[in-house]
Amino acid sequence: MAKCLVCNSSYDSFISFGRQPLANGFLLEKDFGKEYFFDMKVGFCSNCKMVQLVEQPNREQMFHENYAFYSSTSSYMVKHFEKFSETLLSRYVKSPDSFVVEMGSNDGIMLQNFAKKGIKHLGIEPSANVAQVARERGVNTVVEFFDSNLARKIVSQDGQADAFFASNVMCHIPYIGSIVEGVKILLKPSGVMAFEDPYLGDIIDKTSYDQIYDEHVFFFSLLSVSHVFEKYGMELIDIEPQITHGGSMRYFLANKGAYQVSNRVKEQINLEKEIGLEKMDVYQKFASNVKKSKDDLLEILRKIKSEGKTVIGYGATSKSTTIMNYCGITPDLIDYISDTTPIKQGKFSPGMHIPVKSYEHFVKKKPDYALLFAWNHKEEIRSKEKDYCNAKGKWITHVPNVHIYC
Ligand code: DWN
Ligand code: ZN
Repeated sequence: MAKCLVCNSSYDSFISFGRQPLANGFLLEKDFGKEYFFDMKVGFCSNCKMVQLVEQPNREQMFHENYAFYSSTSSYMVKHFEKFSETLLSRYVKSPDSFVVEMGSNDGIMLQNFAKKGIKHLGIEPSANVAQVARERGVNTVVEFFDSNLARKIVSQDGQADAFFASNVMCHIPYIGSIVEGVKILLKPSGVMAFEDPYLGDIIDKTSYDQIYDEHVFFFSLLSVSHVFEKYGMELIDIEPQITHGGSMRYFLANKGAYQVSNRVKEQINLEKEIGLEKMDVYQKFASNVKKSKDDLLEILRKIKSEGKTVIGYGATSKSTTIMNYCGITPDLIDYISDTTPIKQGKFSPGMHIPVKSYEHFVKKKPDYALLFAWNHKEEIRSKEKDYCNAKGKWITHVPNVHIYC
């Protein structure tokens, strides 16, 4: 039995993905023998309702000066964060003298919107290479991991903040309690925290098991998020479901009593109870759906290969690492993965060692089938890949079930 990272209760795992490498550990051939693997299992704590990884690699192994994911690789996400900044500016960051802080600010995709308006801001980003891109965009960034000590330091230098946000970051940090402690120190009494992450309800509903990889230690629901923040005198004041990353939830939190709580919070919690997110059964069913998804995907890939067709992967996502290593997708099933990120190109995928090639390679070769690893960007990719479809190229996806489409 494992111990819950939030409440220290004992809990059981409900699914195992076997030996997994670092999801963003794209590597050169000379480093094949030095790869790090861990046993990836997920469990559910019935006490605080948190779904979590049983084991996670150290943060420095995952986030460093060669971090492979740059947030601005999706033009849709650039627009998404522009809109998110407008939401915050219209609701909680109204004064021109406001101060906002973002944890895990990556290449500045969100904070650039505040920087452009001359609003005092600070990005906290542990991966130096992506932080450098943010600085080049005029975003003030420190290369650090956020914690309560850093919160105190920021307050002594810049004062307390009006808003603290984190997108696709909270679910990465196992010591979540001490993050909330830091947020309490950093925020003004009327300050608001806003964060968004892939939503557990969507992961279960779409069998999108590829959201599970080393970096994602938590899979949040309102039930579990409320529990974490309650302990620190904070409460959920509002939520907004998002379509990004295959279905995410945006959470707004504040000191208890500082704001009116939206009806949406209660309604969504009731819905979570209805679909059974507070009981083990739903996770056991998810585990059997995941196994079926794996079998179906392998069947399709083997059939296509037996017909002598070409198959490639589209988007060397973190998520693809879980799919390939869990399903055992070796280079005889997928020729290469196309990705627009220069730092990934010319390297090999973690664990299965499938070559990552440039997007231009995909355009030139036009494979018969492309397995859409970046399925969360499906609409953006569909509109930019009309030529591929016109040339009779087909897509394979595993979400919400394994199927082929054009
Ligand atoms: O939480 C996380 C999310 C926000 O981002 C991190 N832990 C890591 C990362 O996860 P991911 O790698 O699964 O994210 P994406 O956004 O699904 O990655 C898309 C990948 O596909 C990038 O490498 C860029 C590439 N891409 C492409 O080649 N062509 C993306 C698009 C939109 C394209 O058209
Ligand atoms: Zn717990």
